[in-house]
Amino acid sequence: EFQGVKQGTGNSQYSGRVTIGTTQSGGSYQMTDSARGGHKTYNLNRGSSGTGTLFTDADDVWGNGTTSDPATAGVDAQYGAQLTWDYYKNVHGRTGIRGDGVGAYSRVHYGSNYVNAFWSDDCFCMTYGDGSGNSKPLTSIDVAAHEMTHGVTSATANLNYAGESGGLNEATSDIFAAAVEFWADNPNDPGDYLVGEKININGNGTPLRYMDKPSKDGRSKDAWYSGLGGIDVHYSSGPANHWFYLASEGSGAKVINGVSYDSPTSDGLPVTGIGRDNAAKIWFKALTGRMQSTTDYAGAREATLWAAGELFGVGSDTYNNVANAWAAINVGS
Ligand code: ASN
Ligand code: ZN
Repeated sequence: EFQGVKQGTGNSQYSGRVTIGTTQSGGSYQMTDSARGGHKTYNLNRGSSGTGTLFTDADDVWGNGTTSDPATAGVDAQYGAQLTWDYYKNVHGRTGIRGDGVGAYSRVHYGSNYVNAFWSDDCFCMTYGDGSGNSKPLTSIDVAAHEMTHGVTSATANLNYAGESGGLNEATSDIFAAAVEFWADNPNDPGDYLVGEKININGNGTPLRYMDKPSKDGRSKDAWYSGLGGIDVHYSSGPANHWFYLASEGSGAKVINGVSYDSPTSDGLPVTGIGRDNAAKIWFKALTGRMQSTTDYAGAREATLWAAGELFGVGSDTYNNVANAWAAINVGS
């Protein structure tokens, strides 16, 4: 009998043929990623509690790339968690959601016609619905990275999930969702500043959120205003998502990986981008080194300027461009 760390082949729904971490146990394989803290993916098979059953497979080739095989959603979930783990480890030096090397787990096929995905601190796990009607399983790379990042935020700044801090919590998940997707550079799902563009959640092909101009979704805000803390956290995230786009890419029209963006500024002044890798490093350092549960937009500005000063020097071009991106969403001046 053999036992050990394996690399299975997965036929995913959104990312083509991928390699996923598996474990051999006797004559079969488990969807347990021993190289990443033992992260597992379970099949809830439409249940809504417990863990259902761990995905297992006889030949370590998983899924068929469509919803006709229940293992396909498992492949996407396991792959998304793996990419997010690798991103935090390789880019930010953080091993695991809590930074302690311990894996979480994912559950797919939650409930019936469930059009959402969520992170829970209680189970230290992510859960994905299959969608309903024209919407698809919520297992794309960006959704996985968004949900897993809720775990990172809980373990670090622990931004309260209401008011302005709630918007910053949501934005942190969208920011690292985009960062992971760009970093993964999967040809089937190249990086973009859209959230949920693969899952057809609106039924008309549009994404859930737009970071270059959040108001394109009809509800999110592009800039801070005094009532921002009173709206749903998935809309008060808009200005911070917009900050991340502007800080990364700068204002104006741009095409990246075939997607057109146009990012206006609230003060009408142009912003010069510092590159998304630098913007992500600054946000991560601010999140883990300065933000707290009650941090608001003004506090997030201060936290990122502190981080930019530490990483690039106070008064450096990068520091000044970070400040300009905040001014462009009506925070500070
Ligand atoms: N998918 C949503 C999110 O991660 C679920 C929720 O609203 N808690 O924000
Ligand atoms: Zn969220």
